[in-house]
Amino acid sequence: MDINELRDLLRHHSYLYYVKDAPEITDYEYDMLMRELLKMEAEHPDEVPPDSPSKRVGGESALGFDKVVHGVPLQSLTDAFSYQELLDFDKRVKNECPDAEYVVEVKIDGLSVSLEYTDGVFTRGATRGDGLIGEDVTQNLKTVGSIPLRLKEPVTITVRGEVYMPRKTFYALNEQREEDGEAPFKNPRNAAAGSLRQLDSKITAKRNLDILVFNLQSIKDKTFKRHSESLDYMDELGFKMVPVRKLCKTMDEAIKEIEKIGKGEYNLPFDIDGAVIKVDGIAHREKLGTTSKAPRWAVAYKYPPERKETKILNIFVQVGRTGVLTPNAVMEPVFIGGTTVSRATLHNIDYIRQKDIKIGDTVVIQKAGEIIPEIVSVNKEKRCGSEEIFYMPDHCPVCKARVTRPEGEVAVRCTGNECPAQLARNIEHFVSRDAMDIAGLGPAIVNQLLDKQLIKSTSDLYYLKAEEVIKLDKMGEKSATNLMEALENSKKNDLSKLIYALGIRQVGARAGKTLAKRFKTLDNFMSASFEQLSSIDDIGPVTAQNIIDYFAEPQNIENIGRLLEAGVNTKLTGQEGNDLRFKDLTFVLTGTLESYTRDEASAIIESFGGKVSSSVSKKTDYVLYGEAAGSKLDKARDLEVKLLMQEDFNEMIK
Ligand code: 0OX
Repeated sequence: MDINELRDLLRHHSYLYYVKDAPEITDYEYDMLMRELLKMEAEHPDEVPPDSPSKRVGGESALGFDKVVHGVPLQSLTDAFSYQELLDFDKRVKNECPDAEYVVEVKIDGLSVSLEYTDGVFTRGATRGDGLIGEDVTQNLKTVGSIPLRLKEPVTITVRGEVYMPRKTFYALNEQREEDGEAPFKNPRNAAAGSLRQLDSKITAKRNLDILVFNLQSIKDKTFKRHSESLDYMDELGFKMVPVRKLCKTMDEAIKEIEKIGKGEYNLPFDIDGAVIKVDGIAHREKLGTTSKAPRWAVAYKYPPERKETKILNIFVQVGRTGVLTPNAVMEPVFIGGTTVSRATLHNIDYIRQKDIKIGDTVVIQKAGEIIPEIVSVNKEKRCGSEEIFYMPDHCPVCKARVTRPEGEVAVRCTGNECPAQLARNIEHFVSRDAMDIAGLGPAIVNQLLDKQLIKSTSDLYYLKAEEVIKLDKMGEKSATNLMEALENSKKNDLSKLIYALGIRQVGARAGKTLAKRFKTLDNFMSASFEQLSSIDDIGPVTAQNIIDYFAEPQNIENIGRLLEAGVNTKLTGQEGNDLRFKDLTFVLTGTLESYTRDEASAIIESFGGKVSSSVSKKTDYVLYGEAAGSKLDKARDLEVKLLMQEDFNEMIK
């Protein structure tokens, strides 16, 4: 069959599958045909037409990574949720191979990768992808210290392992992210995935990922009789091997091992999502064979999510960034899913009522792969009558202002204008990079400044004294000097940043720029009429009204007055400068950039005289893309628009 016939065949089966809902071949057969096509196309990559069925493959592929067709597929596992299912599996195995033995391994909750070595040298590493095609993440994997770059023997071998983030590293990373005002990762797995799929391997390097190897995919000039032997051999070659791998003669023995793992007796420093039971003999494996997706010689046992009972000691209310009040439970500390927890979110009052949760109740909590546990149910048998019904407060617990519950919403909001909780959020916004860009004011410092009443508004930041700052916790002399300097420098910011920093509802960084260009001075902007504002492109009537309302508030005017007094610049500085190297060039941005937000990148382009457009056309000069770029990138490729990665862009703006 030639390549075009193969494409037609794949199109035909794809049509039957997706359109007609009546496939005539199995998924596996389809995958095999696709693999064949990808192999053929890899020989002449320039001749692949844009409508080749292969263009659909790897829709999940992150941008910037080449595709890798796995020589031996990275198979998945069939799950078992009870010991009975394990016994059934055992029966099927023993039917064909009465003398089979098992290896029980922990199932590491990370990301599967393949590592290829030629003559003992690490040549390529790829993610699992869909098992047949993954992504080339060699550069990133090279930053994982436990992956040997050279083996102890010059063998040509491909192994499979799991890249993961140790629990301790995960907690430290999240702490840092919160400190820096970034969203924390939900669990170590997500953190590992996010770290491995970075386009900039310097970021991966900082994340301290680790690997554990558990399978021999292929090897040249060598064979093994047993999986366990191959594991020992990989160990000798220098790989970091899966730490729990026990040879068990019977399923009974295997189940005992599974129980031991489940009880946490190995004190593993990483999360697991089950145990894997594998037939050890290679000849047995061959006899048992493989279904379309998973081998018949292995099964993954999934532990039920761990549940524990604990007592709700109290319920307190937290005021979030938007003034929403969220009830949280304080519980007697319990050890669950590898960590000790004493808090659970109760979401809102409706949730509390639905589950009939009272203060003093004994509750069953469950932790399923996330940091914060969930309350499954109340153990009502343990009620003694002294439990208390919880009511949402009618005043904000922080500023005592009245709270409202807008009709049709479950959320209850604080209405206070000077609520310290909301003030904290305002300050965070004011100092953020796109706004006044004042480094060194993470939440820990901001909270101290608020607690000590050193600041009551954003303008107060400019009246801080070095002697006060230096006394704060976690603040050394050097950081205090840096902070004072950052504050001073921020006074020179362009008007556009100041407008954004004010935090007017719906006035984002882009609108800040538009408004600064249109009005040139803060004075002009403040006295603009609704008509003037709403006649500007990009400024709708709602935003225009928000601006009017903002300046109608005496408190805001007072704050602005103090900003002016402190010497904050209120004019369009034309910081955009005279370097017009991007004059007449149109850029389109897509995906998440590593070092800049989109607004920052746009500002840079515009400052060099370039234009930023939202859609790709033949007139586009460059598409600057980041991670998880979408259809704009495909379109740019079709139109042969020049593509820029972050690094290329950095070079251009040097
Ligand atoms: C793990 C893990 C994953 C090899 C053949 C089928 C599945 N996450 O720790 N997969 C496998 O086995 C593969 N073993 C493991 N230990």
